[in-house]
Amino acid sequence: MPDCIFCKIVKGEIPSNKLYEDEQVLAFLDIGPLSEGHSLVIPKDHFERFDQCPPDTLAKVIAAANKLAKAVAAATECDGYNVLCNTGRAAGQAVDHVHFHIIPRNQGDGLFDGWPAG
Ligand code: DGP
Repeated sequence: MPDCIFCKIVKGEIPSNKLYEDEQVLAFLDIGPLSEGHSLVIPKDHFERFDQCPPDTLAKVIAAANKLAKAVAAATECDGYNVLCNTGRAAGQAVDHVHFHIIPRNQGDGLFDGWPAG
């Protein structure tokens, strides 16, 4: 998708701090981190929304997110983390290429005060 920021990152047209890459999945640091280690995991192929991404592709993305979450949690020594997939403008999706946030959390950080609990 020519105008998609994340497709440009996949193609190397925009620089990113890559954390993980395989044939179908890419993970990199978020440009506007909510906390140290805030990362994004995406399919390399372009799908706008979570519900448009085929289950076999999603399975690969989630498997990578699973590994990456452990590594990010270990590297940042966080107390916990959120794995989030915003879908649709109403839910906060700004980039229309499906992605999972891994957001390291620490007790009392107040990042999402009110929702979810913490
Ligand atoms: P969302 O609101 O769920 O669509 O989150 C999009 C995220 O993408 C947001 O946290 C910032 C991040 N982001 C946007 N543009 C870039 C970019 O060019 N590079 C990187 N690394 N992250 C980006």
